[in-house]
Amino acid sequence: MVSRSLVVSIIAALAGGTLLTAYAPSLGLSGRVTNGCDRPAGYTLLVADENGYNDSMHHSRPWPIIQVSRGETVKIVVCNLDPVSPHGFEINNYVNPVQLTAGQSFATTFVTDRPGNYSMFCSIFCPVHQYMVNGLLVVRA
Ligand SMILES: [Cu+2]
Repeated sequence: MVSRSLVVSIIAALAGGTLLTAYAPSLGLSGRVTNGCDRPAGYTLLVADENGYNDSMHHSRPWPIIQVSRGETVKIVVCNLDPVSPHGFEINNYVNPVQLTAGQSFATTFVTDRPGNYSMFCSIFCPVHQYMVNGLLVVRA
């Protein structure tokens, strides 16, 4: 009896893992890194440079803030316009960590399936890191 329920648990875990993997791309957990900074129509632009994200060094926190409704498609392009330093990007639950060298950009699209406040931040240590860990994605119910 014990071993049977253990087997069922393992199968359920495997099935869950498979579903998550299959579903991940539509959640926007990945994106595209390219050289240069190009903002396609409809994309929210986040500029990473020596002033943080969208000049976050000179804003009160949280900054930047992106507000959407549940079920909306979010399109973000992050441009690292810092002439020297790499910067990272990540949004809890929605975007996996990515690293951009100077001059690179990252475009991602995802659907906001879960309401809540999600931290948006630089995923690597950089010279202005303290100003790049206070971004917020607000998904209204
Ligand atoms: Cu950083």
